[in-house]
Parts: sequence; structure tokens; C-alpha cells
Amino acid sequence: MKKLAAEKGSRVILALDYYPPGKDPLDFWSQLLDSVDDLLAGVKLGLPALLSVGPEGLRELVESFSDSNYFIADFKLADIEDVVRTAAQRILRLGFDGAIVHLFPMCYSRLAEREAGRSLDIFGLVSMSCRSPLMDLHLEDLVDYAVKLDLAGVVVGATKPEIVKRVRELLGQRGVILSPGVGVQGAEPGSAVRAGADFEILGRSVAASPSPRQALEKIVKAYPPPRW
Ligand code: BMP
Repeated sequence: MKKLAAEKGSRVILALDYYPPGKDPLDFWSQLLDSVDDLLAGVKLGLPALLSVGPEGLRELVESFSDSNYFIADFKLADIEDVVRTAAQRILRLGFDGAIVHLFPMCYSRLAEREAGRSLDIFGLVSMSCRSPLMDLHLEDLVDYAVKLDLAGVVVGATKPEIVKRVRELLGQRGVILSPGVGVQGAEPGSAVRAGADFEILGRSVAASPSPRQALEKIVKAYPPPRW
């Protein structure tokens, strides 16, 4: 992921959840990716995309843009290990490079999935961008667990830079930090990277903008270039 991002000089992962009412989602997201492809390190597709275009639509998007983008399936998996691994295998077959998994079940011994010479990177969600009284009570345990499982990285909300900083301290260089919550949810572009994240995830501030390319060009100026 870092290699591709360094080649493209980008720290942005675009979340495709939004499409304008009345438009065909697959057409809209394909055109959007065509127009901003060179500015992205990766693309995140979650349940809204799956429920809008179905698994074959996801496969089509991934296949069309996978040469130049790292694709993350964000179904926030949280289940018994066997079910999570079965889902991860299907995600791998759709062509994705990585998948996001909730770590709070803490009942996994191994999550890595390999098939036909390809492996799926797993990112563990340790702190969300929204606030809740329960969130972050077990932050250190979840980060330790991500390290124990040897995950590719973790997800930490950009709206809490102090938590991003703490997770970087706990994690050291043992995984990447993906940080959503930039733009519409309030965090400034670049703020999570300055706190220690590697990538920022942006959705509506780009996809719902009347001029997505212009919006993204403005946003990417906030990032220091990747130096991996
Ligand atoms: P937006 O930039 O439109 O707010 O989108 C943020 C994206 O990041 C959404 O796809 C959402 O599912 C995801 N996300 C988040 O906002 N906060 C989290 O804590 C974890 C997420 O995956």
C-alpha cells in the first residue's frame, strides 16, 4: 500500500458511499475515480456501495481501477473467527487488497487470508471518529491485540488527534494508521497525518462536492508527501 502511495505521492483514501440521488452509482463512482485517480492512494468501499451495486458491481470497480489504486473493503466485520475468515476469503475473491475488521470481539487467533498467491491485508478498527462513552476505554488492549495478530494496520478516527497520537506511540512502526473523519465530520485535512496517521480517508467532502477534482486538489495540498 505504502509503495503505491509513495509512487503516486498521495495519502488520500477515497470512501465511496455517496452518490447523487437519481444517478447510477456504478457510473457515478467510475467517472469519479477516472477524474481523480492520480490523486489517490486508495479507495474504500463499504456496505452502502455493496448494497447499491452488489458484489459484481464492486468487482467491476475494483478490476477497472486496481492497477493504480489499493482497494479496501470496509464491511467492519465483527463475528466469530470462522465467519470473519469466510467473509475475508470472499472479499479477497472480489479483488480487494485489504479489509476492515472490528477488533472488539477479541476472539480471533489469526485473520490473514491467502488464496491463489494473493493475501488480504487486515486493518483493525480500534477507535471510531464518532464519540461514545464506551469508546477508547480499552484502546491499549485493542492496539496490543492488533500487534499480536500482526495486522497490516489499524483505523483511528481523525476527529480525535490525541488518540491518533497515542495509537502511533503504542503501535510504533508496526502497522499503518488509516484515519477517517476528515472534512464533513470536522477534522482538518492533514491533521491526522500530523498526529501520526499514514493515510486519511475522505468521503463526502470529495464525492458530494460539485467539483470533486477541484475539492481534492485543494485538500491534498495539506499533506506532507509520503516518505516511505
Ligand atoms: P465522510 O468523509 O463522508 O465522513 O466518510 C467517512 C468514511 O469513513 C465513511 O466511509 C465511514 O464509514 C468511514 N469511517 C468513519 O467515518 N469513522 C470511523 O470511525 C470509521 C470509518 O470507517
